[in-house]
Amino acid sequence: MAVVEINFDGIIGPSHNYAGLSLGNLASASHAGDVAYPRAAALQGLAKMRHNLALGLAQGFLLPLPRPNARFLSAIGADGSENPRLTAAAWSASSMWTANAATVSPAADTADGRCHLTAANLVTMPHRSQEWPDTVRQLRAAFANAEHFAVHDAVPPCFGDEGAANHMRMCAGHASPGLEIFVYGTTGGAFPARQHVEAGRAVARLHGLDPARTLFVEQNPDAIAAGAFHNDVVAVANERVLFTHELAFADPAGTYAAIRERLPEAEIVVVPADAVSLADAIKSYLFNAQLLSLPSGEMALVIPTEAWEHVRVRAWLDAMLASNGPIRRVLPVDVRQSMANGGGPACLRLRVVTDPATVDPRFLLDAAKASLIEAVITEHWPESIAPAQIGSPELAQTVIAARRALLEALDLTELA
Ligand code: SUG
Repeated sequence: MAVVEINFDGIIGPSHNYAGLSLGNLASASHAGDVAYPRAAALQGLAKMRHNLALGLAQGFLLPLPRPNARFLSAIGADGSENPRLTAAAWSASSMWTANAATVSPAADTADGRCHLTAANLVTMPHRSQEWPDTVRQLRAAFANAEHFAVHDAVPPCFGDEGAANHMRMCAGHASPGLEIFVYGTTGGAFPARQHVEAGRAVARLHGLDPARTLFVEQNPDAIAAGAFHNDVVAVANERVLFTHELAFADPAGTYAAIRERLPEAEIVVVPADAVSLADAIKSYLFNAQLLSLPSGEMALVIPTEAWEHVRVRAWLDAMLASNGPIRRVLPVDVRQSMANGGGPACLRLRVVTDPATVDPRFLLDAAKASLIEAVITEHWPESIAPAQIGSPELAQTVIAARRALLEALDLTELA
């Protein structure tokens, strides 16, 4: 089979809850204290994966990480009874947002002709900073074929790295050499700029990228201050197309010119602020979309239903579809449980461009495996988690057993 883009979605874990842990993520803050529905959440995520499979696209998945995370609590000398936020951190199902798992450079971009992945350290948020050691273990299992892949540990925590959520790749076609764009922040008003430029530079060096096909672009501080805690909340790229809000970058004109200079076939679809304000973009998550090349050659934008139902966003999308631009289809999906924590369709997936035959098949989805995963979720995932239950020993047993059942069903108990 040829080199294609495979989307690896995070299976939403059995401890999914709303603890309001992410400063600068408006959805996480506004849903803090709500009752969460892990079973429904995981089934929504699975339905999104099936939706992409039905489009004829390659689909993979990554597993929830071990929660509650005893290693994290013991590293800070805690037993989970001290501080509700630390307890909630140890229970967080945030690894579902696999766009933050790693930064990926396909083989066509790298000096040694292998696909490189660097786990993201996610240091800005304590609940996310615990993810990478388990993430890297999983990436080393899925991408174990050393002829085709190199998996790197996270860069040191002096530089904040949020992975693919702040990285875009543009190219003539997935298999051809690409332009890799690292989007960093310097400041975001009251909110942290989570991606540091030095992290992007380190990843580019580790991956052996060609400096002539690598760009470092500053995110607009106003976008961060308005709640765009990751670049993928205001822009998404696929092959030759960049779909972006007018206010995504600190220097929009300079950014577009630099892209066009390096990739003359680039098509940049800019959504103006007077049609969709930054606030509307962030509330609706229009840009946290999967921009996909369909087998027919057309591009489709998989958006959250929240964007489809937003009056001004919908008006803009209708006009875009009527204009016959490069994006020909808009496909809404329901991932509301994840959205309430600030995770739209794009957050839930990590893109890896490779021949699927090079990936450990246990991480690839087909219809039969989707049914198997669905059966495990339906039987084992808690129906609901209220904030007061976080830390409960009984619920911890349920969460641990649920993950264990999934690992057994998928023959992945080595990740226990
Ligand atoms: O890091 N939310 C995640 C959402 C990540 C979205 N990812 C991308 N944009 N690619 C975050 O802010 C909320 C968890 C809580 O509040 O309990 C959370 O971690």
